[in-house]
Amino acid sequence: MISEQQARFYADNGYLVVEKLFDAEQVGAALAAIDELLDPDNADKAFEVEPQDANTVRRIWSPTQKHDVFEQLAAAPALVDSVAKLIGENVLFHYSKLNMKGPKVGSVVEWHQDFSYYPHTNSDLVAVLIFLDAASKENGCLRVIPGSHRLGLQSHDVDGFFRGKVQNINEDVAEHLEVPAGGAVFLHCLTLHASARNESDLPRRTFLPAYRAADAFPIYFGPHAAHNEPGIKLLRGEPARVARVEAGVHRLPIAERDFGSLYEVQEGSHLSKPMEQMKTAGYAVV
Ligand SMILES: O=C(O)CCC(=O)C(=O)O
Repeated sequence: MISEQQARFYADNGYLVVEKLFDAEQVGAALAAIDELLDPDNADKAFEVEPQDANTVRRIWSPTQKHDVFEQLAAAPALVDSVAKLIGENVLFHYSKLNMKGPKVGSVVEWHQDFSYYPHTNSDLVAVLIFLDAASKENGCLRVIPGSHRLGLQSHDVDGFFRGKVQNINEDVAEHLEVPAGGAVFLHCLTLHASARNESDLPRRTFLPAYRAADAFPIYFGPHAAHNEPGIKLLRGEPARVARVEAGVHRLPIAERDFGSLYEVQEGSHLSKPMEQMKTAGYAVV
């Protein structure tokens, strides 16, 4: 479990690196589970490939719903204890994904705040990036702007429509978070973050379960919130009988056309992709 000092660091900076969360055996089991999910005989093809290389998967959707190993990791007491320390005792599992960041291709993730994709009544939402390979500058480790969770929700629009990215970031103040395999980054939903293309020969596979306080409710059922909600699960504490509301005005993620993923809306590739084609390709179009 994370210490008081670590919890204070998170409160001040909007992120926390934990160098050892899972051991080599747990990481090995997660990597073996990924191989099973990617097996060509596996009927569930709900993943997304790199635009430049159709043989390289960049995103596997909802791994907790597809493999026991990920369901168990997301509910592991060491992880949920730490999450509870950051967002309170009533912890809802929110959604999960695997970002695969393959060697020499792994897509850029542009600067953004997760909250822009799924605004809620309050901001006690945390995503945990669990690194299954060591993350370095070369393979596109996470970058964050410390303290940016205090800035409020920034515009993620381009030309009046949601494009899931913030422009004109001062990257001089960004931190690179290099983390060993089995380590994790706890990320506040308003912290500005990004990652570069993977320039190395090594993958940077990352499991991302995300959690929220039980009294945080989505305020807009656009593609992401609507996609997440069916999988939510109370892992700790009591279901909410009230919605806790932080005062403020939030931009809603209203895109020019529906999109399947963060990558697509940031790249703008959804703008030329008819919905039917996306559905046929197995994208989570809702
Ligand atoms: O995988 C990364 O480097 C960042 C992921 C991220 O920000 C996301 O998927 O929302």
